[in-house]
Amino acid sequence: MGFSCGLVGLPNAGKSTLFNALANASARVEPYPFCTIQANVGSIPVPDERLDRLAALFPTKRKVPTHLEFVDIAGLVEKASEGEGMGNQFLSEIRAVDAILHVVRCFEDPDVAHVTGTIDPARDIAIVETELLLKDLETLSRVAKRLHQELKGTDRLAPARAAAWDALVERVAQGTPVRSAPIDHLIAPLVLEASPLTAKPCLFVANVGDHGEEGHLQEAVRAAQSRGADILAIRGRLEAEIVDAALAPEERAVFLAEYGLAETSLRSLVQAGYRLLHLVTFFTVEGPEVRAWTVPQGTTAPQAGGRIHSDFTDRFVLAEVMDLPLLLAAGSEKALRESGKARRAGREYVVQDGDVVHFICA
Ligand SMILES: Nc1nc2c(ncn2[C@@H]2O[C@H](COP(=O)(O)OP(=O)(O)O)[C@@H](O)[C@H]2O)c(=O)[nH]1
Ligand SMILES: [Mg+2]
Repeated sequence: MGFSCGLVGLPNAGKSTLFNALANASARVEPYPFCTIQANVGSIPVPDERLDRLAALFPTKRKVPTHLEFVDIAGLVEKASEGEGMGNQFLSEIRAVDAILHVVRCFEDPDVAHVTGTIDPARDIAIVETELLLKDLETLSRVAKRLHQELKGTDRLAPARAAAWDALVERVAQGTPVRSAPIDHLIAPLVLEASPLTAKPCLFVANVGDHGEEGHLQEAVRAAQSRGADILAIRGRLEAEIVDAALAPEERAVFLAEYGLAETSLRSLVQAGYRLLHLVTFFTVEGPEVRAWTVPQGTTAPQAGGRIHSDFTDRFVLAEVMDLPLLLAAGSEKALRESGKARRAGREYVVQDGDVVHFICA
């Protein structure tokens, strides 16, 4: 199972165009092709030279890169949280992904209708965000009810927990995404369990069209920045056309140069997305495989284990953690252990980018 990114945005923002361009581009030019899992779900491997170097220590083992999964999530419209359009269906699709790529229309094209009539990236972003926030408010309020009932019980922490939760609900009601709200440690596990949509890492993708509509792009950039989020500009249809035309490399270069581009942005979307979503890679050497895995920054060792086997989280006892450069320098796991540089990490340990982890479970 890869790390999944949901393409979210208003109709005609360019989600499917981007999805198809990613799928086709990779099928044509990448050594590891994009693999379509369902009509709207595809998976793409993330090349990582650290994995190559680690795998070189284990010549008999198979090297398995980490994958990013892309999900083209259709149907988000204004009032969707109240059941408008495809209503709640898309919300459950968003709930299932690990991160959100919020596609924003910045291209002008009289032939492509806009749901609200005009190109206005800041407004469009607000519409989508409001739907997600409203849904979260519903989810969080349900938990609030439960926490208030617990006040009648004997748990001494119940009042503090309910108060912290109420403060979070208040923030969300005022329009703060959960990822930007301060989370009291008392409620952190409950937030994780509730899995609010606006807690997921989010990267904005500005679809700027063939001529790089500057004004709209600047507006989208400001809207993203005001939310403390990153934004990446792509030219959706141009990318799709380049892919569809299946140009020879030199023809492609000429074509790109005409638009002032050095390379297509699809490859960089995967790489930049990885960085901007604040994802980290950890590695495992288990059974016949040397493998890379993707988790968000801040993931604890038991949660990271849960990506490998869902029951690893509960059965987690401890992790043995090796620093990749140290392991490479030592030349083998045995040598690193003998030098005393393999660490033991408990439930609270936060997995770091580049860790090589052995999970020890009950
Ligand atoms: N002019 C122009 N049209 C685009 C661009 N990206 C997508 N489109 C067109 O916009 C329409 C909607 O795109 P689509 O990807 O289906 O949007 P979705 O509803 O978000 O999936 C299609 O007709 C696309 O060809 C672009 O960069 N420039
Ligand atoms: Mg679509």
